Amino acid sequence: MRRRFLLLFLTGLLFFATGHAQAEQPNVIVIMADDLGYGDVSCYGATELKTPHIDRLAAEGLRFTSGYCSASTCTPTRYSFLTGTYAFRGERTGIAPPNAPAIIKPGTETVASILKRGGYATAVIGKWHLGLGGKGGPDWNGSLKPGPLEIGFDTCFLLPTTNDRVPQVYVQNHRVLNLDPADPLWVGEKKPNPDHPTGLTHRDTLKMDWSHGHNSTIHNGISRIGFYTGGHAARFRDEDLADKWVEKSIEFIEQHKAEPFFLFFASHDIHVPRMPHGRFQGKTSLGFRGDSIVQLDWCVGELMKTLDRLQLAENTLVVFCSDNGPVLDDGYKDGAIEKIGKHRAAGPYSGGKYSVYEGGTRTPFITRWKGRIQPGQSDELVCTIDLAASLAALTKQTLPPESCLDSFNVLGALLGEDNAKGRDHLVQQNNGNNGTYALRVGEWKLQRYDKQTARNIVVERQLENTTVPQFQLFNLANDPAEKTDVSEKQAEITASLKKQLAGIIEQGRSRPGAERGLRK
Ligand code: NG6
Ligand code: CA
Repeated sequence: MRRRFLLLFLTGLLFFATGHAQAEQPNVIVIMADDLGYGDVSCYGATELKTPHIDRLAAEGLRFTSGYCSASTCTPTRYSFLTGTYAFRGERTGIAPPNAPAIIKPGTETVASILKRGGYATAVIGKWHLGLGGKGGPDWNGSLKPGPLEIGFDTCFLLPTTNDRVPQVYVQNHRVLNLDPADPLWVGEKKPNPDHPTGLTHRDTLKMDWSHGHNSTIHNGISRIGFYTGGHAARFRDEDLADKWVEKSIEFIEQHKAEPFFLFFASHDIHVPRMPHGRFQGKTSLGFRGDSIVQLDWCVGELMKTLDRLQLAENTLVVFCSDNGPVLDDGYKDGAIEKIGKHRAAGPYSGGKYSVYEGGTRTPFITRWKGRIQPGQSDELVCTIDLAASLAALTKQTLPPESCLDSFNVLGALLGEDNAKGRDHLVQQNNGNNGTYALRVGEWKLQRYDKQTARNIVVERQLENTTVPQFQLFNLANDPAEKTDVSEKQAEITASLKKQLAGIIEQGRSRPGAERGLRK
């Protein structure tokens, strides 16, 4: 007791001596959904299913109408979220194959390293899809290094790639969990032997058929991208992933309830193969895609319940977001297109996953910090890429100039403070570094296609490539669905946005305070 008084007294003294408030250290949980569109949850307008837990989060927090991820595919968004740098600046930042080496180099500043330095216990639980291991790729039977632990996470419990890619095993810290050395795990791009059963040779045995790609090694009745053998004791069932993420997250929260913690909860819902737990199957009229949304909502509810039970809700900033917009048929015949009915996965927007139309990157985005964030709606422009600089600001840390090159401190906007502004512009991209960009500045949106092709403009159809002009301009205020290209009519605005976008790409950074020329 006396020690506590002394501590309080000393803290008070420090406060007066420096004239500064202490750094705030709320726990931080970032819940990132996978392939969840703007219109996929009921608090963003969905009527064909209900997401009561996500809705509650929104009701108790801030619901953003201009909340974005930075890319319309998984790997680049996750790369930018963690590093605070646009993925088009990096190497190998496109959708990662099963044997991809670690994409983020050890020593890179990340959301996790920033918070770790700020005294947080840090964990990532769920889908990784940012590569593991050195140049040669993951050593599946050995030490999976580097990975999350080399860029600021104290601990990790992962699905190494994405579940439509091999292998179906968990990675705990540097190892495949439950791997029997007598049954080594092999992962490769070619059929390991002529008799190896695949989605092509054993199609009639599958419990869910594929529609394109996804016809290599079969596990749990589902054929995947890539081949693998062995590691049988380590393999999981698709149906159990969500339960496992929740179990491991509750464990982590309980262990660290007395100190500040950062949890990156990287859900695999609602990515393909959509195979929710039996208790969620058939819960919606939308097929397994809808049922997976309900499963995701359940996960959010379990995390909230845990915060309530441990009385942490008033001391925890929760951010809910998605890694890219929606897709219906992403390679499996799970009925998503046939059962869509009135549901509009991208809400009022065009495009979805793989696209730089708004549907590709504008997603549900909610912040909740009970007692601190005034519940409501915010139209400020914020992006997952801004969490690095914003959380650095929250924990009163200065970012080294050569790090987090495109992350803006929008902390005030994330917390809904009076008159606080979000970004004034945002670059969107689709995948890797292939010359497809968009730039939003206020109500204006420029699209740029160096290869002049665009994929999947209407999410309700199967993916297709369309030829498009190199530049298009849209006015989001009166044309949110980006239907009418006004680039010729608004030639001056088009020219100015083209110049601004080229400048951001060329300068190699856009964060105020990041010095130029330091990256090689
Ligand atoms: C594509 C896959 C798609 C999905 C995507 C990555 C095919 C035909 N398509 O190449 O199914 O896995 O990659 O999705 O194989 S993401 O959300 O992880 O970026
Ligand atoms: Ca995704």
